[in-house]
Amino acid sequence: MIDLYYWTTPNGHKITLFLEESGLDYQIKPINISRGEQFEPSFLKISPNNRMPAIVDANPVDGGEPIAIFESGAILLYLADKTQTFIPQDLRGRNECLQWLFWQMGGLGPMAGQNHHFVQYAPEKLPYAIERYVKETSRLYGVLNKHLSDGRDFICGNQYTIADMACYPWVVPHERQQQDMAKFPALAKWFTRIHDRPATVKAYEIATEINQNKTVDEESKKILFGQDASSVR
Ligand SMILES: N[C@@H](CCC(=O)N[C@@H](CS)C(=O)NCC(=O)O)C(=O)O
Repeated sequence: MIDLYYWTTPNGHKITLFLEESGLDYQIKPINISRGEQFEPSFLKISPNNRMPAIVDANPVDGGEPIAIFESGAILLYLADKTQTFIPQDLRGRNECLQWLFWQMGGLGPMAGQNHHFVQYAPEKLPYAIERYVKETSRLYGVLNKHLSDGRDFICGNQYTIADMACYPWVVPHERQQQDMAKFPALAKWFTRIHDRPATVKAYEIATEINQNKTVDEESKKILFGQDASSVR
């Protein structure tokens, strides 16, 4: 059994996408980040960065003690290696998959995250910051669109992998990110292909069951956007 420490955000969806595809046994432990549950000492032992997602796998393949993992990219890789699914098993395919996984973790995720922050949540509308992150999001969409333009169905060719699962939830909010999907035709087709998978539908249904209230209120903003080193002492 895998315990998934989860809230209904793009980084959380990455892991429900995998778990729903794989059929692994799991249970969700909601961590309501808008109410500060990510600072509970018991959660920080699992995820010292006070961020979800995180998992605890009670049955690791080495047969040892339960293992705790934080960082969504590390979790996807762990689950793919555990099940030997959703990651190519040959050297070149695996490396292509890891490059795009790391591209998402270091590029698309953080840049689209800042886009969300300055476009939607910042108390002041700062044109320089908005333009910087909307343009960088557009550049990254362009990179992925170009990669997908050679007729491949998924990032690693015809196999649906953890690279797709990492990227997809960050393209779901394309409208809020001020991106026009009509400008990215190969990306738009890839998006629909993943959107229509039964496991994707289920993952997003689970999100709606767990959290009907998607609004970020003033209390949440204080918790999420006021952190500094004193928050983690
Ligand atoms: N690099 C981390 C980022 C995780 C992350 O930023 N999670 C956010 C929600 S998407 C979170 O838990 N925020 C809680 C907070 O800001 O205190 C990962 O990919 O797992």
